[in-house]
Amino acid sequence: MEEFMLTTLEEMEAETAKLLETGQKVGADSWQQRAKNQGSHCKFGEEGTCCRICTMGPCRITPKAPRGICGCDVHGIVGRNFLRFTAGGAATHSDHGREICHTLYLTSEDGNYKVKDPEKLKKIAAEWDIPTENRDIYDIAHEVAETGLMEYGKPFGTQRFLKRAPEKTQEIWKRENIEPRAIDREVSCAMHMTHMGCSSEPEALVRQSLRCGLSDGWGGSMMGTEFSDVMFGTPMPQDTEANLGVMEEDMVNIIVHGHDPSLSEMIVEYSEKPEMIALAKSVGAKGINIAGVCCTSNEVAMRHGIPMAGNFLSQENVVLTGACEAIVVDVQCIFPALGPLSKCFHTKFITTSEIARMPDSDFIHFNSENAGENAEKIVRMAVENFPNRKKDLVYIPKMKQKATVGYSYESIVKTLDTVTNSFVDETGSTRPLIECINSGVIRGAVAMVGCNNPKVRHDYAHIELMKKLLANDIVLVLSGCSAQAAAKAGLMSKEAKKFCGDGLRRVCELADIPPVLHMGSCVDISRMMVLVANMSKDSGWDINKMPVVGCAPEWMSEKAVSIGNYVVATGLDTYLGVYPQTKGSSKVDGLLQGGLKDWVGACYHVELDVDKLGDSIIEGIEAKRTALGI
Ligand code: MSK
Repeated sequence: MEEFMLTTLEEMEAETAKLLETGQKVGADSWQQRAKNQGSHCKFGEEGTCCRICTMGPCRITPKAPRGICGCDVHGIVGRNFLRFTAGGAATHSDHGREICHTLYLTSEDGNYKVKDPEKLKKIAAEWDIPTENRDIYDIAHEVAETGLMEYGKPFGTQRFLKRAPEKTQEIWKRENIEPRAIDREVSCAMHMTHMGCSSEPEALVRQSLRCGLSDGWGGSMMGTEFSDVMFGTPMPQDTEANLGVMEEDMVNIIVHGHDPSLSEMIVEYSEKPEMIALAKSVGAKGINIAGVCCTSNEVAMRHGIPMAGNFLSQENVVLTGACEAIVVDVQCIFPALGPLSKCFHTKFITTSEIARMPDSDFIHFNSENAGENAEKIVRMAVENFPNRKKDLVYIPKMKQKATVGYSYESIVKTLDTVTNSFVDETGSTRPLIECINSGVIRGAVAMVGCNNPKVRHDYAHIELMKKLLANDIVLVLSGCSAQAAAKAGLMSKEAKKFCGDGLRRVCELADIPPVLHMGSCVDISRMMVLVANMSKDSGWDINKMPVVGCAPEWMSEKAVSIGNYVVATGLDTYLGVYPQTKGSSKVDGLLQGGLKDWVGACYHVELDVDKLGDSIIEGIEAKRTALGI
């Protein structure tokens, strides 16, 4: 048998170079070129010291001008910018969650969307004191959805899902006055606090940043994840493939990209209809191939094994293959560059959401009511575009790797129950995992998440860190574009256990799992919150004392800051490989990278050198083990 090898970054970069050559032939632009065109970044922007909140400015802070015209100092300006950044991310994730609530509200026995996991729905209903006995499942779904929608604007109280956290964590949130109230209120409050003439005290601004982040992680994102599972199924392990080689030369290739599974689920369903496959054959294709990019890819890979073509910085590559009939997008992380790029090829760039309108696209408005009809229209459009391919421009790199994905909280618990016989638990608990950590077979866990960023060599930080942590017996749970980085390289293959230390390799063998576990998209970091909350309850260890940390080595978006804030506020130290725009204020930076420990028992750690970042994660985990006496 051939020895298992990872796909190297050099191999991926060589293939990208070939695709960029095709791009040059047709006059296409690329993110690589645009990053060069930008030159070095504005120092004021990068350090967060430019204030554009009113029209007396923009004011920029320098040694000669230490205050803006209103008198705000650098700490107030950096803090306000940081809070606005967080609010952007929290609003975005939570609005995704809101769309999912609306879709759940419109589920019906004979409609476009149905309840696929009634047990999960009933469990949530019970948590929220919604009666379930002798009720139609769709009545329950509608009441749960409506109650969820109220979480966005309720006038009193805090988020319902906070009760899932251990009591100690809830006490910390109460003590620190960061318990999130209605989701929209936290975002509005952030915008109000940062208006000209409101807050300029760094502590108050950072505190609201945590609260706003928590409204995302334990509010909007958690509802997005849970209700998606209710409608589309709770992910369970399944096999798939990853990297550009999943595109098929003799098939119609439809790429789904964005975040909301309501669109991609329907595209997958309609692409499998016999009449659509017949149509594809009638235009000379062997069939229809769906592949994903970014978090939409994570959603459909986790539930259907749909292959993953790439992550955030691969999105232009799928069009550059010349073999993409349609790239269908919904919201978030979509390059506006896809419009002009698709015009250089035969590719249809199809936008579907009023929230993400882009020039040079075909707009087909997609919503819960017209989902079936429009999914059919989109699939048909892609199929009919197949004969327009310019054959001389087609080049699909051969690289692809096997991956096993679908590790929701429920599937992790179920799978790890098989590891230690003495800890098999019928009800499913995290005790087998805790036992592995307690005994030192596994030293700890890292939740690695987040994007790509041209400031970091594409996927380098993700992959190098993963290899280093696995070799040190640290298990990885992944989501977002970090997950696709791993899958493209081969680290989600079960054979990747050969890169682990002896302890973790043994666990992977016994449980038959890959050493990095795919937990889903960026809203699914809420699954990780449920995992650590239950580990804390099952072990008696406080979350902020467990040898578990967060890491976002190539992050770029506002959503990532909102995530970072709720992960830290939940008690997990979080390691960043890209500096947040806070360097200009020693007070804000000092709070984020140290002071927060006094509030929530965790903080950020920033290190741009990937090797040193790995060392500091390992040191952090070992220090926590020592403190626990394990
Ligand atoms: S898609 S937010 S680039 S993880 Fe969720 Fe990837 Fe980051 Fe977007």
